[in-house]
Amino acid sequence: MLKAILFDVDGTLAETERDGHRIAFNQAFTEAGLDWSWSVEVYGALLSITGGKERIRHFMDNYHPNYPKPADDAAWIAGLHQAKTTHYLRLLAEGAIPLRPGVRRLLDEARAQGLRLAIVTTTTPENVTGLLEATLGAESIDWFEVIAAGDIVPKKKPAGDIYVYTLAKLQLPAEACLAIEDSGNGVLSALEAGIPVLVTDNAYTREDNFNGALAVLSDLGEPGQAVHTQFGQAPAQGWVDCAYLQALAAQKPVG
Ligand code: XBP
Ligand code: MG
Repeated sequence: MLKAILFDVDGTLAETERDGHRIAFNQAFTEAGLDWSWSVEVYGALLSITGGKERIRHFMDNYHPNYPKPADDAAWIAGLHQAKTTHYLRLLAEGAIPLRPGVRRLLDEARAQGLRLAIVTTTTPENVTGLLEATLGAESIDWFEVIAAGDIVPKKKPAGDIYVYTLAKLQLPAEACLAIEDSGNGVLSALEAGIPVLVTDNAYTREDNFNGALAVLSDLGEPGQAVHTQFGQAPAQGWVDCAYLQALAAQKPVG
């Protein structure tokens, strides 16, 4: 019996990466006097590294190995990342990032049916609340019993730590939950915690390995805007609702 829906944020609640995080990283680089600029393509490759600070470090090490690293490189990266967060929050507040199809509808339905809700993400807590405020209003922050985000666990996705943390907070077994993710790293993370996963993919994640996911859909859909089913059970009426999630969660994992 499904008791809780666990939502990933970036790429799942909203297409935050290309026109949000990427732009904010580039603005922080320019502000810091760096001539780094992440194109849409380069950023796609960098997305295999989860977490903004980890992504910056990976870029320095692999794309600019001769860049003279400051003595305290962790603090320097953290400062650069904080500047990026400021730019990202401004983009959110300006309304640059809408929710993906079906997200608001499914949240409303889940709340009406008494399903519990949580957020499970790699991004920072302020980025989560910034997105919720900008798209659903400040009151929506309280819809989520747990907001598990960023550095709250030492190992980010694809490690399962953030999902294990969320299960402990919710005091629910993995089988009572369903995760909604957009990326291969997100699927690995949820599965490591034993949680069944539904994928709604996007242009950046379409080629990811989603082995073990119960179904892979184009998005959550809306009445009159049917989803495309890449893998698994298709939603009977064309869009994802709580009855579909209950049916999915009752299936045995595959792959
Ligand atoms: C996706 C990520 C995030 C963002 C950047 O997280 O990897 O790191 O790209 O966010 P998820 P920060 O899909 O789990 O939400 O710069 O705040 O780390
Ligand atoms: Mg994601």
